Amino acid sequence: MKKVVTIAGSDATGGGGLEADLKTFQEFGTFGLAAITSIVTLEPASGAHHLHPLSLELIQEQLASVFAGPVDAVKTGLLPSQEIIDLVSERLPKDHPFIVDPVIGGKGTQDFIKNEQVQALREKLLPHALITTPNLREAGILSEMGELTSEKQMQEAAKKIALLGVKQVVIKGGARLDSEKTLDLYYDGSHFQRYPHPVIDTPYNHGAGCTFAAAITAAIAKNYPVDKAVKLAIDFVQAAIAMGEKINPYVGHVWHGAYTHGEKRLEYSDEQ
Ligand code: PXL
Repeated sequence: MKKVVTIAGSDATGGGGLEADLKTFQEFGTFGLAAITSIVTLEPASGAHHLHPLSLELIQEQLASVFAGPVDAVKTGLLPSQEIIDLVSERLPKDHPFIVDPVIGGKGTQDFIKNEQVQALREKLLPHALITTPNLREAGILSEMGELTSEKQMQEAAKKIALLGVKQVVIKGGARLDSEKTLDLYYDGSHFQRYPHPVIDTPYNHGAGCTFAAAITAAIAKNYPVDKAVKLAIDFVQAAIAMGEKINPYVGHVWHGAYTHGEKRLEYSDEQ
C-alpha cells in the first residue's frame, strides 16, 4: 500500500486543507498521514475565517511521527509562518517525491501568508520540490510577474518559477483566466503541455485547489508519470466540482468522492 503524507492546515469545514488531502488520498486507494500546521475556523455568525497556527514543537512532533516509517510521497499545503516553512524544509526527508501546493490565500479569506513567507516558500521549499501547483494568482506572486492574464504569461511565469529549483510546474488557469474555457499548463523544465477544459459554473468549489494537488501527489505515489497524474487530477477535480454542495450559509465545497462515486459505497439495504 502506498503511504502519502500531507503537511497542511486543517479546514474545520472540511472542504480544503488536510481534510481535502486525506479524503482525496483515500479515493486514490492510498494510505494518508497528516501533520497539522494550523487550524482554520469559520465563525457561524459572520462567515469570518480565523487562522490558528500550532506551536513549532507540536508540528515537529507530528513530522517525527509521520516520518517514523517509510512513505511514498509528500505534499505541503498551508504553512502559515516563516518558522514553520523552515522547520518543514529541515525535517523533510529528501528521498521521495515532494509536491508543494503554494497556498497563499483561500476563497473568502484574507491571505493566510504575507510577503516574507512567500519569500521563504521560494527560497526554502521550492528548491526541494518535484512539482508545484500554483493557481493563477499564486503563480503571479511566485514569479513576481503580478497579475497573469494570458497563456503566454503563464508560460513565462512557469519558467521563472522553475528557476527557483522546482523541477516541474503546473499552473491552474481557473475561472480567472477565462470564465468559460480555461487552461491548466504543465511545464516539465523544457516543454509545455496544455490541458484546456471547461469551467464548471458553480459557486460550490471550495477546496478545489487542495484536492487537485492532493490528487497529483497520490497519483505520483502510485507511479503515474507526471503528465498522466495531471490529467487524472484535472478529471478528478472536475467531477468533484460538478458535485459540489453547499455546506454552510457561506461556502459550498467540492465532493472529493465524486470521481469514484463514493456516496454510493456501503449503502444500507435490508433486502437479503
Ligand atoms: O484552499 C486553500 C486552503 C488551504 N488550507 C486550508 C484552508 C484553505 C481554504 O480555506 O482552510 C487549511
